[in-house]
Amino acid sequence: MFDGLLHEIEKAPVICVFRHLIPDADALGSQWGLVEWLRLTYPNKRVFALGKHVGVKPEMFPVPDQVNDDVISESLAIVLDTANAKRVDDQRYQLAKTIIQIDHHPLHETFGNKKYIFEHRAATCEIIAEFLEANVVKPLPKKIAEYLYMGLLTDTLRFSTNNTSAHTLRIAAYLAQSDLNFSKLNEEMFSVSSQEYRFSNYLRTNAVIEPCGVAYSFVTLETMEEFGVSANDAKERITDFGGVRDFEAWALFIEHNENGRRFFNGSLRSKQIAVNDIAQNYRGGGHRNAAAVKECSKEEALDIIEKCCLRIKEAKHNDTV
Ligand SMILES: [Mn+2]
Repeated sequence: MFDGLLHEIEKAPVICVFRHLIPDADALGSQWGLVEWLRLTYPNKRVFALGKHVGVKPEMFPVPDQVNDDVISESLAIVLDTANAKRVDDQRYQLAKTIIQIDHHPLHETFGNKKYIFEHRAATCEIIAEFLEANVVKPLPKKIAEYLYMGLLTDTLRFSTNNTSAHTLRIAAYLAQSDLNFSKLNEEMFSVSSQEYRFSNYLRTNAVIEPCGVAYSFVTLETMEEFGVSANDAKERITDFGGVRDFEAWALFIEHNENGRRFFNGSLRSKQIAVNDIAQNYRGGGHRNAAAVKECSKEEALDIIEKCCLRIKEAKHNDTV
């Protein structure tokens, strides 16, 4: 399944590893897991990690490298966990001699010379670990195993998502051979700051709960300032509405200000009903049960809630929820 990948790596004197904008732990974990392994295995190659040091929990990972255009243009670029070209963090990936995509997202855009896309894998970290398992004396060095495990843990929400498979758990077992401290890793990936804790309380207290089973909240710029949370951190708290038996769908609308124009970007989640086709009518899209909308007015956001309600009622009528 990794035909030709090791060959491309072995013949490249310079390798630049990219991932998506506003990286999550799967993007950063796969990037740093691969970069550290390449550096260790090929000390004579020059290996770089690119992208901005931002996103979700960047402090858990090393600071990315500063690389000039000449270096990229003589390199092999490996782009991880990124479904479309526009989302690659550092568009200079296009300068590279050869571009390889490695990912697990569905509906993929081709922007590389070669791609290794496995939609049924739960995380890009799962794919990288699988590749290393086939090429490495086991077990992996602890640091590398930790990076990969972090991505696996967060993309599967601690091995609880539908795409968690026997293979995912087998790969986790492979990584576990490197003496991982599970409680410490879980604590690091999932514990929140006291600010975020207070913000979560605010969200739960102020959520609107529609009788149809949709819960939602608007977060204004003023609220984020009051609680000292960024729009990116605020967005992550959509998970606060999960795990409630009576909620069929939930949404979080975060306010943005672009050149004086204020609007809401929203995250939609559901248990059963499809929300991605609704999202498509509001400059968004995504997976069936997890989608996003962009640049909505408050009225549009409320329309979205109403459409979700209608759909839940239809589904209940047809006995599918
Ligand atoms: Mn991922």
